Amino acid sequence: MEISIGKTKLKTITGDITTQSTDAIVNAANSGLMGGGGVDGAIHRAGGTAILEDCKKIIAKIGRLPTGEAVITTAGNMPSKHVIHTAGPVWHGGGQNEEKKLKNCYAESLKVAMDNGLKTIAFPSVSTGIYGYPVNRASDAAVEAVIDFIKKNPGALFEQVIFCGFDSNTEKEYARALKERI
Ligand code: AR6
Repeated sequence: MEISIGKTKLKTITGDITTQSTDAIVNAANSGLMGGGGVDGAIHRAGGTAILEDCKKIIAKIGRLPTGEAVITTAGNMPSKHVIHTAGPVWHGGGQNEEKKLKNCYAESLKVAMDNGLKTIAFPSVSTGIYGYPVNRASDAAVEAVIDFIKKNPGALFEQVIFCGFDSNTEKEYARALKERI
């Protein structure tokens, strides 16, 4: 489904984020930025070694990427231009500020995109795989954080923000979360 918030289209899709031709795709990474499983593994495989080279330079500079923050690298061989890496929270039942940390992942990723003049960006469902965050709650947090950021940053000029589920249930939850906020 697709809705508009001002000049920005918010769209839900089901598919492999590594095939998206956006200015940036977001990676559900970890604080070490050295790759891993899930979407992180898929992005490093599809993009090639140039991504890891950029990640190593970033880690040499900042030590580690704190949960909820985001950094940008090349997308290597993928059709997108950049990868924005964010480290999502591990789900511990909801009592450890997981929602705030997850929303920060979206806000910080969009801030990096805005600071780099990017107009189209695709997000995977950060934290809902290996990190165990429930898909319905994560979809609410994702949609809320993105809408909030767009409303607070009219200078961002985003044309399209894509919520990319890897399975149809995740897309269904994104669509529900969006409909509840129209
Ligand atoms: N395209 C889109 N979504 C995908 C893809 C893909 N190619 N592959 C998986 N997903 P996860 P996390 C979905 O586990 O929970 C890594 O080892 C997946 O179905 O990738 O944030 C990192 O290095 C799920 O909906 O990330 C970290 O250590 C979503 O992406 C840790 O896992 C996120 O699942 C991060 O765990």
